[in-house]
Amino acid sequence: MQVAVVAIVGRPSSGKSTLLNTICGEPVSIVSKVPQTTRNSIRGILSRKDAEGELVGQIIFIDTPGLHLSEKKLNLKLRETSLKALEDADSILYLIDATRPAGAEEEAIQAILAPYKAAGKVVTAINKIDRLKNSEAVDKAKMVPGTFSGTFFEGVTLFSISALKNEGVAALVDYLFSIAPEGEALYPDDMYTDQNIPFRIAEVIRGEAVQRLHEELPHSIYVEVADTELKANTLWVRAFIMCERESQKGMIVGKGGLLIKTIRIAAEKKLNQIFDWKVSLDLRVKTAPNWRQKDRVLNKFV
Ligand SMILES: Nc1nc2c(ncn2[C@@H]2O[C@H](COP(=O)(O)OP(=O)(O)OP(=O)(O)O)[C@@H](O)[C@H]2O)c(=O)[nH]1
Ligand SMILES: [Mg+2]
Repeated sequence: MQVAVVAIVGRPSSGKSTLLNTICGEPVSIVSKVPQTTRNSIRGILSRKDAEGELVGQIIFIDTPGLHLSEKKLNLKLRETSLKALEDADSILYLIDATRPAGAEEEAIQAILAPYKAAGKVVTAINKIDRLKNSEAVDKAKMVPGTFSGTFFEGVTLFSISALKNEGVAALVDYLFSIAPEGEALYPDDMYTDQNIPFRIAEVIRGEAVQRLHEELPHSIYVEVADTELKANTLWVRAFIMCERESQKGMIVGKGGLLIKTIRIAAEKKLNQIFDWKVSLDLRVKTAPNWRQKDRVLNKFV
């Protein structure tokens, strides 16, 4: 059967996590309009069966942190994670945001991808075509300033998609299967992600928090699941939203505890959809001063 590991790379907010979720049909990776939401290599597994229900192919998609030009310690760590995913992949799906001019960040990514392109491993998709004004998606996307200025796209297979509206995605996935090498399935056919339960819970909480926080706060938090306990059909979870400064705590808790309550209820709702158990969260805010500078935290949680 056809089996491949496909790394999804691109600038922050190009829609990598959205695409992973659309392909897998499950909320595997958290999505937000805040750039640099994804902080880990997140695996989503797509198993393909024939009419008889026999497994005939499997693609393991790796969602990666958006490649961003910054020398900050957290960014360097995120970049390291993305570059490692490239090395381990059979194919690389390079996602371009059709709604934004290209610029230096896109050029830097194309430089990173050049050797993989030379090895025939890069497949490119222009995303967010639903935001373009007419359906001439590829031609329109060619007008995205700077995107096609260099020689990078000569000989590169190009797709246009909307990850959000699930347009063009099936053809892209068919193509990725068609170039996948022969191999044995790496995961059982009913498994769509390999994330462990505490990590998944922490990510869902972070996703709900990031959506409701502003400016630097989404980047200033991480979530730590301290304890889980399954009692009857309820999974009790004690988790902390960790922020950098005492002054941030109040902003996350909100007036009269309203914001943290909203985050908790939204996270519980999502978790109840993901898991078979009812999830009950005890969610608090703590400080971990300057955690973004600390290797111990970055290695454990990012
Ligand atoms: N209109 C439109 N919006 C999209 C599409 N795909 C993603 N988005 C939006 O773009 C924003 C970023 O999406 P993500 O999937 O989180 O992007 P990402 O590339 O994973 O971002 P990072 O993890 O930060 O690198 C979200 O607001 C998505 O809803 C699309 O096809 N069309
Ligand atoms: Mg992401």
